[in-house]
Amino acid sequence: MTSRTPATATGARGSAFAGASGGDPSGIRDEPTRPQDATANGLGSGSVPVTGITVTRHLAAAERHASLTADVRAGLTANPRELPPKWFYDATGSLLFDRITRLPEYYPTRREHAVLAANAARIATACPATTLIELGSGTSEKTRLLLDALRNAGVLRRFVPFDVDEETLLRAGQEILRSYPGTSVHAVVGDFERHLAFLPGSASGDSGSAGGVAADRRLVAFLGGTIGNLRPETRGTFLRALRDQFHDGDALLLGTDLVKDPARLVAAYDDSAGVTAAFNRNVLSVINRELDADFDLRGFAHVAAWDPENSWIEMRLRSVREQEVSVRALGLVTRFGADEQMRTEISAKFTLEGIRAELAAAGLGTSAQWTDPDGDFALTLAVPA
Ligand code: SAH
Ligand code: AVI
Repeated sequence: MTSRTPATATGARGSAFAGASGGDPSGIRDEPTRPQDATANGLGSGSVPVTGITVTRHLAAAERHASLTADVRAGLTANPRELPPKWFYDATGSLLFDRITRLPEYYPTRREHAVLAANAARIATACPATTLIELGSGTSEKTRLLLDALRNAGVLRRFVPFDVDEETLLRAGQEILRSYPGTSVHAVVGDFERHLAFLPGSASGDSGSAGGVAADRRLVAFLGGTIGNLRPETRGTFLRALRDQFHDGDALLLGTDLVKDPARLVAAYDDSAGVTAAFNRNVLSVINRELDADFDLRGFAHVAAWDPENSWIEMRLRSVREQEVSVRALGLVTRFGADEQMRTEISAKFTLEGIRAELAAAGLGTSAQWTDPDGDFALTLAVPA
């Protein structure tokens, strides 16, 4: 249904998980949406000029607003309170994350880069994909190693970055288009917890040939350890939903951070320059701006703690005093007690066997697994079992 002519709409809608679980585990009622596909040749959104790339929006302004509204209402009225990490990522949040990746304490990006650099050619040989899809793509910086390997193998035809943050997504898509002439770029603005069913080339997405890519073989990269930001049950649902989209020949390349010394882990999430603290508080700025709230960012302290039982780092925001917050778009006024903590992210750390077991439970067989020399970070290549 995707078209290379301007502003055609598709009728695709629904939850990626509907078939797998019978409901949307995010708790968001799935509003019928009309994702818009357009070969953008003007302004895609905000001030990001998009030229020559195809854009599908599952999270246009209205859907984003509805989804944020539902999450914030549920999260602020829960006990204990909790906000999903996906809302860190407006343009500022993505910029802060990018700064985190360059911090001395934050090793995962450098380690994953090393694993990719050492193994990208092997990955391209194992899965000579015509389409590289990247979930939670952000700036797609490390992804260039995969794009280079697939291009060198002479197979690459299309890149599909997929992210909730439209501005960063379109900017990255444009840069990739410039760097890889002859490769088409199809950016998808969406939530990988809800919109997986519409991946280009999947049964409910485009047919694979409509985007000019026939006999499509897809490599889905999910890098950075972002899968660790999902709870274990949500990870299972996510992996099964992805497995359901796979055809023979498709593969998943999964990046995961590995269990290690808790002191290193905590330092990676509580850096001395305070960038992670600013990233954590950014979710409050997003709510202030998009839901007309009045969170005082100075009233919330950054907390990073290792939870050995769950094998994850938790980020929280601690209310430094008793305070009242009003979220006008929700008609909600709520009180935070002094020292009350609100969870904003989990970041799970894995073992190699644990990853293989989670993939197997979702019907995915591990065909290769690599780590950096220090065993800090893993890449796993998995195919339908
Ligand atoms: N893959 C990049 C970026 C990781 S940061 C890297 O390895 O460095 C996590 C990215 O996932 C952000 O760009 C964020 O906007 C995106 N993201 C987070 N939750 C998401 C969701 N539910 N659906 C789609 N994208 C999401
Ligand atoms: C995107 N994700 C894998 C990062 C992580 O490490 O869990 C987000 C992050 N949170 C704090 N620092 C980085």
